[in-house]
Order: sequence, then structure tokens, then C-alpha cells
Amino acid sequence: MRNPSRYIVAICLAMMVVPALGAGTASAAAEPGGVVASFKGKKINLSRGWGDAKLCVEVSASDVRCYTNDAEREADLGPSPEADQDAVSAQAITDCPVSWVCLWEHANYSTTGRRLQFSSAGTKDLAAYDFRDKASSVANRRAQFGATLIDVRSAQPDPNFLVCAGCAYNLPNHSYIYGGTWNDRVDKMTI
Ligand SMILES: [Ca+2]
Repeated sequence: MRNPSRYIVAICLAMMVVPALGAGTASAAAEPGGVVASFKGKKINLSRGWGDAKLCVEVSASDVRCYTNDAEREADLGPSPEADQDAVSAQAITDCPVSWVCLWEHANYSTTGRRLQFSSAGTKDLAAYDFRDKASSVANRRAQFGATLIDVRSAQPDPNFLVCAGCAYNLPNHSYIYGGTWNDRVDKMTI
């Protein structure tokens, strides 16, 4: 018969290895309580604040990068194809590159606040990006596929706001079903 103590040691080692593997295969951007992004060569948990970052980009579900301005973004990700920038009127909407969906912290697509941009499909929990109840303008610069803004309500249906393909909205100008406007209400976004 095998040495029982050696057998127990093997089981303990296996139990130690399994959680380590689980952590290693988790999405690089997903962390309990927030999304982890790269910024100036470091990792920051966006749910705890953006620091000096003004712009965060979900390059993929596991690759979120932040910058202090658009010039840094273009230096890293390449210039944005802006051939159709005249298709949307207000000038700062075009800060959101074609084929992306962007949320701004302030109204009028203002560059004075933060901007968060996505392209990969899925439901984005904005709390994980420190953007829950903070979005004031939105642009969907994709040629097709709408985006849906969601305000999560307990014990009531969650109100939705559809952002059609190619559309942009200043959320303080859009009334909310239970009163007030959609300004600073969005909790999640599905794209
Ligand atoms: Ca909300």
C-alpha cells in the first residue's frame, strides 16, 4: 500500500494549484470590484478612480488601456479613420473614433471630463469602470448595431435608452420615464 502521508501531500498540492490556475486564466481586465486597465506602464483598477487618465479604451474584453489625451491614444493604437466625421454634427462627437461606442462624463461630448469607449460586444457594467450614474453624453459611431443604455431598478423593469447606429445624444436633453432626465443614470450598456 502507498504511503498515506505522501498521498495527502499530493491532494494538498493539487488544491493549491487549482485556484492558482483559475486566477491565471481569468480575464486580464476583470477583477472583483473593478476593471483593471493599463495606464502609463502600470495597472490601475478603474473602479477606484482613473487618476490622471481622461480616456479609457476597451481594446478587447481583456485589454483596457487609458490615456491622458487622444494624442496618446493615437500614438498607441494608431490614427482614427475619420472619413465620415461630417456625418455627425457637433464637433466633439468625432473625438469618438468611427466604429466605437463612447460615453462622456460631461454633457456636449465635452473634453473637460472623462471618456470611456468600447467596441467589443457585450454588457458593460459601468460601475467596474467608475462610470455608473456618471454618463452625460453618448455616441454610437458604428455603421450598424445599436447600443442600449440601462438603468437598473430594483423591483421594477430596468428602463432602457436605445442609441441607434450612427446616433449621438446629450443625455440631459432626454427625459427619463420616472421623471427627470437620463443624465447621470446609466448603470450598464449593452453593445
Ligand atoms: Ca442608475
